[in-house]
Amino acid sequence: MLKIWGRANSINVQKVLWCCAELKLPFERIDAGMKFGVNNTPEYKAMNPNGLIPTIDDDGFILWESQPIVRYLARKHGLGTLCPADPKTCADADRWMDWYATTPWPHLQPIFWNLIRTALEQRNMALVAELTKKVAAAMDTLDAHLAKRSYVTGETFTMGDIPIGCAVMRWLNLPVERGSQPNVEAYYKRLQQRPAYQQWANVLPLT
Ligand SMILES: N[C@@H](CCC(=O)N[C@@H](CS)C(=O)NCC(=O)O)C(=O)O
Repeated sequence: MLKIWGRANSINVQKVLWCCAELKLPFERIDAGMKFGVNNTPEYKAMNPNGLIPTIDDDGFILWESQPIVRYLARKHGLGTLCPADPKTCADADRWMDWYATTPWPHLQPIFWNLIRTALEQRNMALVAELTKKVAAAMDTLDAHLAKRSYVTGETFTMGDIPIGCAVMRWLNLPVERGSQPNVEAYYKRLQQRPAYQQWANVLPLT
């Protein structure tokens, strides 16, 4: 059975768990990271030299990096659904996965870290305010894109929605000045209709 190492409150692990649930793929999850440790052991680092989560073992095939893992599982088990069969739609899904990784997430990650994982007196609120503007600008771009479609590549849910869906959940539930992104909010509500998202990615409160 597919093995996944990683604590369930990590965004990068959530992408993989949500993807597996969409594909109705059985898996065994082993807690790793932060209070669970494991990720810094020599055994784990032999699989993933970065000492980060997630890592998967699919019948002896070891893979780390959450987005390649999502792409691999989607292509293997969801070609024509989660992984679009049409090369152009697939490139579009890939594009939005990379957009998540390069545009909102580098700014959203430190906001999340400050507000959720850092003691009140140690938070850098000036940084949070500055980065919130950058994430809001990215979310405005996404909002304009979603004005004309239900999901990032069109009317069908694909792997392209997985990282963005995880980021949108954090963005809309963090106590920050977001501005107005009604299409992003409608998208979040649409994702909440998916049992797999509710079970693995829309996990509140944020921890
Ligand atoms: N680019 C990597 C990043 C992995 C990463 O930064 N994982 C974090 C959790 S989200 C981690 O392992 N942190 C150390 C820990 O949890 O102990 C991916 O997408 O898989």
